[in-house]
Amino acid sequence: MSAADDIGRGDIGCLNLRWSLALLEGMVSAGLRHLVLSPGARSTPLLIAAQRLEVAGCLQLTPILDERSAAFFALGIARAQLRPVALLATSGSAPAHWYPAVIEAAEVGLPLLLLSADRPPRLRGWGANQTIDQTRLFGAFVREFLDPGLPQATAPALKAQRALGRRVALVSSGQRAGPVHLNLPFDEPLVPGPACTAAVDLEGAEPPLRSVDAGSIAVESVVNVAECNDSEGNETGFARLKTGPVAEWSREAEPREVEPHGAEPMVTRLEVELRSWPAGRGLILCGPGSELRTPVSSAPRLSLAPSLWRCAEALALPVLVDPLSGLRASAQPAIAETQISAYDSFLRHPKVARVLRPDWVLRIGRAPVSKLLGQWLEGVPAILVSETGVWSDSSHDALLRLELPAAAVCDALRVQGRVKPRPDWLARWRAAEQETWRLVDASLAQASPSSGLASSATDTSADLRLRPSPAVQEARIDERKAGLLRTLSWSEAQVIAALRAAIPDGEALFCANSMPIRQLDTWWRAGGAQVTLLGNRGASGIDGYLSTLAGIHQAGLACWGLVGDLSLCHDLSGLLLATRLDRPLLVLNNGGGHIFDYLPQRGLADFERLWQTPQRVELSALAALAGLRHWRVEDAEGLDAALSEVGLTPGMIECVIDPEVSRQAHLAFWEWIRVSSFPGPDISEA
Ligand SMILES: Cc1ncc(C[n+]2csc(CCOP(=O)(O)OP(=O)(O)O)c2C)c(N)n1
Repeated sequence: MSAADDIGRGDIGCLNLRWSLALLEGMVSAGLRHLVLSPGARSTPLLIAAQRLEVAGCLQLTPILDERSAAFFALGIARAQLRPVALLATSGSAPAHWYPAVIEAAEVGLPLLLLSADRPPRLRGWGANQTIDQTRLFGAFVREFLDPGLPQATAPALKAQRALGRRVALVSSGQRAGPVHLNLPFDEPLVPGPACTAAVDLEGAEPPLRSVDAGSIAVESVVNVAECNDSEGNETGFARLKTGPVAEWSREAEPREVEPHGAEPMVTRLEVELRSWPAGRGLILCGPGSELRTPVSSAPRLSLAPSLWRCAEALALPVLVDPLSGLRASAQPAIAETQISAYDSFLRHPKVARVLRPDWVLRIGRAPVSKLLGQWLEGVPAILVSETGVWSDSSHDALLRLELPAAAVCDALRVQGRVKPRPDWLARWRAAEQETWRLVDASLAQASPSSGLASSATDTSADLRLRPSPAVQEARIDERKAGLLRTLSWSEAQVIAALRAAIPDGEALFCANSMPIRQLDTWWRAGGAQVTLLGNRGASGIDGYLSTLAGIHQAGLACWGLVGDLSLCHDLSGLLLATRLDRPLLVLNNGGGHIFDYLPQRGLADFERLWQTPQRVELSALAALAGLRHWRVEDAEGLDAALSEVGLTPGMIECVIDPEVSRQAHLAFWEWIRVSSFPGPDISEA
């Protein structure tokens, strides 16, 4: 029976289902594999269709009550897998709760398909129940908004609906990846009648549409829906998916190495463009999102790393790697020569900051977490590279903008010969990098409780091997050092060092905004651990933390957590998803929002009540609510013990941090950097 027959029989419910199946089949044929739904009546046709596709092995469904949490959960899956994830909600205020996650997805370019069910257009504006104007609800935060109207029974209309599904999945994961909103009105009845024969029709699907653009994450995520079934026509994949990680089921889970840019014409074109490259000493800055791939991302997006490191090595260029650049991990010695991660510390040294100032900067990815770095680079001519068209130039210093894959630019720069290698320039950066990490290591070792020096700062100058410049008073250094040792005995530095040691290679850490991401920037040294560092840095919100973490886990990536106490409390409905976590969550509990302690607001009237807003919540009670074991630790030894007890299982480790001690530790560390002599090659003489 056809859709026209549905009308003939008056079975609008059946037509609704056919319409919904066509849409979702189109999406599945273009790479959709996961739909996150929140309960409601108006979305029933789409939900029944999704349910049928789940039975056919093509789609996995996750119900999440709170739409805000559902959207961050979907964002987490999309972030880890780099493939479209759909959200489904009923009419009224429900889809509005997606908003913060939609903003984040729009800012960082992650593929969310927003399916809001709606009442028929004739009811809009007439006071009908649960009926609001949902058109263009997300304004400029979606790549496309489409409203195909009420289901229609004609074959061309159903074909168009299937095409619409493919289109939005491809647009959401294309070169300008991001959220796409479909508003989908349905008339009642919403449930099909008993005679309805509408069924999943994968065989009847059009041949897979391939959509190719310069940097699309969808280029090869387009699959034939026939892949949903194995050769015997049995269900595959998603039945197993419920218990196993992505790598077990996804044919595309293995990140494929794509040879960097055999695209000769592009390199040739770039050679011409690059003739206007500025002269002098340069550096490469890799901000958040420079390398988007994760161990479970399915799309074979071109990898930046091989081209980047080859270029940096050949041209002796320092590469500053933001914690969220995807480029802090690497154990290869050749990479270590050019990889710089301690800039937020050593650029606080006035002379180092002066000597290392470049003549140009090649900016890849988004603005760095380090505010200091951003300010230091102000006025330096910049070459912006973004294949997705993002402008990352808040200081307005762009000289040249290349809307091209960064890997292609690196390849072209390397072969073009305009940038002359200056080993002395790179050596200066390496010296600053190494000296900073030497100071960090020495201070952490000296401050560890087992050294017996945490409470006594006397007689340690030999061990610390401080080399004061002649201009600096010895007494002043000792005073700073004493303060540092006292304060560094337990603060975020120890937590991050312990985490770095505990997380196995191949796993991930999702870090919350506010101070945790800044602490990570300061204390997580590049190289070594092969850990994927992730964060929601698009809008730098403290919202949706637990929900996103649960989504990353759902995507099959073993992911640890690091979060402040307010961020945790902000996503209380995310606690309902915490049973899905499979790795420890570390909470930096400093009793409120202590980022403000570093800002001019500190000390304003009623500062604690109105800015810091401590919640006075027992985290052990939250852990119990979430079904997580709980440890409360107050020193490095306690943390080590908790980490070894929790191992690779879920649990909440509450790290109690005294905010004032932490602030003093950081101020003392920065001051210590400021007064150290940094005696590396050329720095002392320059
Ligand atoms: C959704 C959202 N609301 C408010 C803010 C403003 N904000 C930034 S940091 C912060 C405090 C976060 O506190 P916590 O997570 O405990 O981390 P801490 O600053 O103590 O390290 C707030 C409220 C924000 N970034 N995002």
